[in-house]
Amino acid sequence: SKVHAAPQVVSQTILVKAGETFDGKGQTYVANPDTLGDGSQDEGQKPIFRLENGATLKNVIIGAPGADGVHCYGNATISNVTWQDVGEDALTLKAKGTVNITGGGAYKAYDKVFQANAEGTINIKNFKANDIGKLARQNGGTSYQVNFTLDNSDISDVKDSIFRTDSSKSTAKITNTRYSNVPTLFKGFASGKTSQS
Ligand code: DGU
Ligand code: CA
Ligand code: CA
Ligand code: CA
Repeated sequence: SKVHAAPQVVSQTILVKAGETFDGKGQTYVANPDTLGDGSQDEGQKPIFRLENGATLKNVIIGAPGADGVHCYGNATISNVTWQDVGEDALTLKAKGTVNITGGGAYKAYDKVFQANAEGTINIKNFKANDIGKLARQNGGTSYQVNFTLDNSDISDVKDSIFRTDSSKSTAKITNTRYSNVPTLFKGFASGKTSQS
């Protein structure tokens, strides 16, 4: 079965078209470092997957190098996707939309896991993360509104924070989540814009 197949080396970004679903069936995908990026902290790397509005990515393992992970242009559903060794970052919201991430996990992120470079919502549920800088970060210096939620997840060994923004409009809500070695839950949010229960 594909579950035990050798990693698929991706040399050209895989496009998931608007409204379509890419089911990796448990297969591992890695970047070709010569064409997409080496998974270092260098900016300008290319994603392994590019999702158009309304696309779904599911049952995928992203191995090393992870390059710039997954780029979402609008709404996206990310189900059971595991980043074994996050590259420059794991997933970026590139155009206004809601990204629902359910299941899976992210490991070994030197800096950010999820990056919001556009207004919208990032919902993270039933997720695991270990050895990361930040779970999610709104692009530094931006003032649009991003709403982050985290539910029923396990987060450990974080260097910076779970959610970070520079925008006074942005919100973050954490529910039913377990932490270990997490110094700060929220950084940069205006008062009254965060909650935890
Ligand atoms: O301001 O835009 O780190 O999408 C600098 C850059 C930087 C982004 C971001 C990303 O914030 O490149 O990976
Ligand atoms: Ca970056
Ligand atoms: Ca890494
Ligand atoms: Ca990036």
